[in-house]
Amino acid sequence: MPHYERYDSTQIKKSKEKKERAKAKAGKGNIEQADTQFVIKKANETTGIVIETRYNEATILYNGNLITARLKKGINAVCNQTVFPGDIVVIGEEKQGEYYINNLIARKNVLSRTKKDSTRNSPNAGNSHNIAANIDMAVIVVSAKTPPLHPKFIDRYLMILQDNDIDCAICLNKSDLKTEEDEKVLDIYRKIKIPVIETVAMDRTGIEELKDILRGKQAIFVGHSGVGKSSLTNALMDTDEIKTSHVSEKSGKGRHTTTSSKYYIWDENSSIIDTPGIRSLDISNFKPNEIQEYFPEFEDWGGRCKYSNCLHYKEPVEGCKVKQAVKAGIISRERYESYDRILQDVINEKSRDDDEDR
Ligand SMILES: Nc1nc2c(ncn2[C@@H]2O[C@H](COP(=O)(O)OP(=O)(O)O)[C@@H](O)[C@H]2O)c(=O)[nH]1
Ligand SMILES: [Mg+2]
Ligand SMILES: [Zn+2]
Repeated sequence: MPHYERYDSTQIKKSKEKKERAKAKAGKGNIEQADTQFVIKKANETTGIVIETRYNEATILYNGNLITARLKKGINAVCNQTVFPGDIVVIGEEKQGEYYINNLIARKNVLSRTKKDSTRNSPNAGNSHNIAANIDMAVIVVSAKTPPLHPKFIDRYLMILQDNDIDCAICLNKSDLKTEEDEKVLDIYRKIKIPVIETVAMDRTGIEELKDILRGKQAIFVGHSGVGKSSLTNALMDTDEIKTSHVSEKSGKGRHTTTSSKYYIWDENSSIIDTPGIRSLDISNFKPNEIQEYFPEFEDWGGRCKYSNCLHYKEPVEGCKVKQAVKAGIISRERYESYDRILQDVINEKSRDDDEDR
């Protein structure tokens, strides 16, 4: 049995510093920058849940109705850079048919994407980094064949999600097109104890299983455009109303029809946030030596490298037990390659930041 079977990936050991960082980020959001009077309060009967946001207003589920609300007067901020689907907000008294968002309830967590990855269609491209708030579980949706399965992309997501203390699962959609190669990739994650579900959105294969792990949670679908996130949302909702995208035969990638994230309630206390294609996620917060904390299968080996601060990166293989374990086939090469690429990106990002500081 491979040694990493013993690890439970949901139990990532995180540095205290990192935990505090995630907490600070979740609690604050952009609210404090927007207005110091926009104080974080406790949930009560005047609260609603943010379904969808636009430049200057948001759709809120409030006392069982969908209402449109703006940020309270005096807050000089863009609505969809201030509140996000899944946020709980305090709604003020209705005035001449208008509703205002007066406050925001402290967030459990917030998921953000990288600065460079601004959605083309979004009016605040390049500015807003947050996607959704208060997420209990994120499902990384990948697909077989169109577009093909990429472990590197999954690993990046796992890192971000685990850093935000968000439980994750992987859903291989279009499993009707699954290859042996795909099966091998999925096995990597089954071994590190990430729940893996296989679905065919169109004929509802695997949908009940998906429902079982999502029930009672506020969940989010993340993943590339064209993998079937909206089709799966339709399957959960038992409708076909949500627009799905047409996958271009040339690129194998979907054309964006979902341009902003949207919150759907598919059962009692069970909701799903459908998101547009997210190409990459913000990893600029990570320090190079923290990356390995998200690769629990390295742990047994990493401690025995020649140098105690070994990054298992440019260090020669003779002194690096992790590299040796990869060579011996004990640690998955795909996972190591992901690690190597993520580390490279973090190091490059850091040196760019240093340049800007000067
Ligand atoms: N073969 C196959 N195609 C699917 C499946 N699910 C979705 N698709 C197709 O994949 C394309 C993209 O789906 P969509 O839900 O819009 O993806 P999204 O961009 O992730 O929301 C559409 O043409 C769907 O009809 C599936 O399970 N099997
Ligand atoms: Mg979509
Ligand atoms: Zn090493």
